[in-house]
Amino acid sequence: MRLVLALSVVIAVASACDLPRSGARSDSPSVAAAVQKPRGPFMPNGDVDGSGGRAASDMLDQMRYAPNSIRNVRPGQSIVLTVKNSGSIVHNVVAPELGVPRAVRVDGGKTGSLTFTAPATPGRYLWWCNEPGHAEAGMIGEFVVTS
Ligand SMILES: [Cu+2]
Repeated sequence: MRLVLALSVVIAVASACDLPRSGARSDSPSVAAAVQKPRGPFMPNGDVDGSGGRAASDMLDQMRYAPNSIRNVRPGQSIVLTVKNSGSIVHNVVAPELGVPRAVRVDGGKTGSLTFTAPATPGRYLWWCNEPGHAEAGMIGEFVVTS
């Protein structure tokens, strides 16, 4: 009896969570973007100083951005990130929390650039590749905002 009650509670909670989430997704893109996170591990492989407003990173077919940590960014600062796709498959960058809600695609051998606007709140913000399986394999970068 106890187990049955516990299961009923779990099912009720799961259903309650599903409804508002799907509603937010279709009605309010900004809410959906705020809760969007990469589905993989962040694995640091090198730093780049972003305090001058520019940074560069390579996109690799090994599912990495290198380097993948942009540091010393000031709150509200804008940073132009140049991404060179050194691989042969398509990669991209998406960063909902940094004002880049839609993926910026870069074909193999090409170079792209995008402008991030640092949030006003110091912290660590992630950007990633949303090609299927890439972020899951670790194609994730961070943007560290310090006051
Ligand atoms: Cu990728």
